[in-house]
Amino acid sequence: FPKPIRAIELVETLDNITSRREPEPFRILVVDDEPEVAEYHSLILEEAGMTTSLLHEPSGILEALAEFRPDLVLMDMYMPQCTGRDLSRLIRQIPDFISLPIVFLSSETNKVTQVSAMRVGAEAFLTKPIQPEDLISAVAIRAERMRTLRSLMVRDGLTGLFNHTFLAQYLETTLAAARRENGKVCMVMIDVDFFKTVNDTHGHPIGDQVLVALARLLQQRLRTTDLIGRYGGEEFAIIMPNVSLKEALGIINGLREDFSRLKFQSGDQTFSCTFSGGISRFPEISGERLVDAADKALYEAKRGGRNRIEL
Ligand code: GH3
Ligand code: MG
Ligand code: MG
Ligand code: MG
Repeated sequence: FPKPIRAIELVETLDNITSRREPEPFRILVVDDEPEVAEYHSLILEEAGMTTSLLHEPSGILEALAEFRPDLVLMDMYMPQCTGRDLSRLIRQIPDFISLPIVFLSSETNKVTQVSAMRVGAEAFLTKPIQPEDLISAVAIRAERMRTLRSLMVRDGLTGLFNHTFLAQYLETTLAAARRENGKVCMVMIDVDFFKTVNDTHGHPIGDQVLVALARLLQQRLRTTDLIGRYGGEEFAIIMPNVSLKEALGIINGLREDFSRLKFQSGDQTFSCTFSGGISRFPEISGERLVDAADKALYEAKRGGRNRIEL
């Protein structure tokens, strides 16, 4: 028998997996109607290792936010079409961007005007001209905080996998890209078999260990392009772009076998667990019905005796 997996080892491994990845550069959206000014500030931030996107026309703000997904917006105050203040107010009305840091950078030195701009939800008001190191630190500190907040918001506390909310968002984005580029998307739903019995027999903490072990297995074996999330209690979802149904089935079946071989320790007993799965694929199934179809296939797998994957 292989050595049983301990909860502590699992958690450490999860930490290693997540911290081994290179941190991505901060993404800063620079909004300024004057191209040279925007470029100058962008250059300073890029030289400090950040990624920037420039926006000269305020009307493009919603698209820029949706596509570039910035960690912070560096906002000019006075632009011909509308003010930075109007733009901030607009951004704050969108639930996805409620906590996105907005930093004004303007030649406006009037404190009253500055405060009124901050009232619409900006984080800080910097004045032009600014020392490069002041701009870098003001931006980096706030972008970093946004990153931390975002990672807390999108992860599941027990397993460290992405949570339901993030899964749903990511699926939307992936499907939108697939529609544009003729891409394929496999949706996999996994559900642990007789998990209630595991809890009833061995207790909730041991049940938790099983879930963490499954999460770890999925994270270790899947490609970095596959997104793994905890869909609900003992249900996991995997979004796999650009694979055939046959390939996805092969991969998930391999994982199913590996999982069924894990031994868990409960007092002086060892036990093992299995999962069932369902797979559907876009474009054969429409985006709207993709999760439903995977769920139906999962139901078939359960009905067929569990510890199996259905299409
Ligand atoms: P089936 O094979 O049909 O899926 O049976 P099942 O027992 O797995 O299904 P059921 O949906 O009846 O039970 C799921 C159980 O998962 C019930 C719930 O208490 C448990 N559960 C949900 N979230 C957690 C969790 O975070 N930790 C633990 N230990 N148990 C959880
Ligand atoms: Mg201006
Ligand atoms: Mg279930
Ligand atoms: Mg279950």
